[in-house]
Amino acid sequence: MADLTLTTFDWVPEMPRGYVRDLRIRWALEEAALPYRVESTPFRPRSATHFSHQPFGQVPWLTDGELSMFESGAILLHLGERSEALMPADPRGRNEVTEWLFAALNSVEMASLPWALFLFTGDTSDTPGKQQLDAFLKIRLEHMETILAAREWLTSRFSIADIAMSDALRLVDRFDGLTEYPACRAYVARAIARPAFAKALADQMAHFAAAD
Ligand SMILES: N[C@@H](CCC(=O)N[C@@H](CS)C(=O)NCC(=O)O)C(=O)O
Repeated sequence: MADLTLTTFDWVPEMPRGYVRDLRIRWALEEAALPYRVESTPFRPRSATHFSHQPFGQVPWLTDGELSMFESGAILLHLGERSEALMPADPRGRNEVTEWLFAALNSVEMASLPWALFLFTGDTSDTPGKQQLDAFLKIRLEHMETILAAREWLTSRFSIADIAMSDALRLVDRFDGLTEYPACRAYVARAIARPAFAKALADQMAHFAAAD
């Protein structure tokens, strides 16, 4: 039996399907060809056991033998340490991947997620608050556009940093936020063309559909 167990919700509404963060972990596991099982935790109600694994009552979490971990970035790093398909073992390569993983989560997604959550509400008003969200994201995308115009992946080869970054940008693309950023769009297209992404996405969609 696999010693890696990924836990996600048993069901979520239509809107977030395909974007729930267990996808990042499935994707990494598929890239590395690591055997794993997927378990479900109820979307509602959230149990004490759930909070014991994920203190915010969110998903995903991963157990590796006796070890249980939450936060998709921390899980990606853990898997990166288990497989060179996800992160090089040499200190310089590992450092670059770690930098870009944090950049994806803490510089790009920090701007993209509030922007996307606002659009999720369906509010189309052009308020100062919305303008601020637009401007914050624009600055990040402009820098990413220059960076991605010059390289295939964030570091010398595909890594966990690309999983996090392309997934953050994929959500922006869902709301047509990359139309003025062709290099960012091409990067997302390259990432999601990978067979491991296709498998992860199909598995997540099937997982939630099975609970409908
Ligand atoms: N920073 C966390 C965020 C996890 C997160 O936002 N999970 C969402 C699903 S993608 C969730 O559980 N949402 C339900 C909730 O917040 O109650 C991570 O990257 O793992």
